[in-house]
Amino acid sequence: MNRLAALALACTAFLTSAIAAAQASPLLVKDAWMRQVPGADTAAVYLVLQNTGREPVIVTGARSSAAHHVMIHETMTAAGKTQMRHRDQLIIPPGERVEFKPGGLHLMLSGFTQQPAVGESVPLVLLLANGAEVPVEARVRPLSAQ
Ligand SMILES: [Cu+2]
Repeated sequence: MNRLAALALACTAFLTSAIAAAQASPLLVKDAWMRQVPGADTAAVYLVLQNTGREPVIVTGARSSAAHHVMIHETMTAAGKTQMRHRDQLIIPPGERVEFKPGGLHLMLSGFTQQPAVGESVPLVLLLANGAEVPVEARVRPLSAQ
């Protein structure tokens, strides 16, 4: 086999396994969007996660090629004070749906490698405890978006 054919075969094998991994994930991601804060180096991503499987899904974090850091945050209001708390994991029971929304859970992006523009999509990858990675495209919306 020549080198090119071997390379093509290796690529095909890789693609096939990547597709199999994506299909095997019971985690459904919907309505991912990011609120653009002009001039800021941080932004929150909101989305809906649904566990369609029979086992709990544990999200341990996320990464993005568009930002240096991504963390799971939760905004909480207690005794009239609002603060953000870091969550090191999020467990989604079988059949359950978790909504990341303004005033609650969000993925906090910081250290943009380039400023996201309204209308663009920011690529993210959700990291699961079982080693699976779930790709997400978050639509960039203006600051006024709810
Ligand atoms: Cu935050």
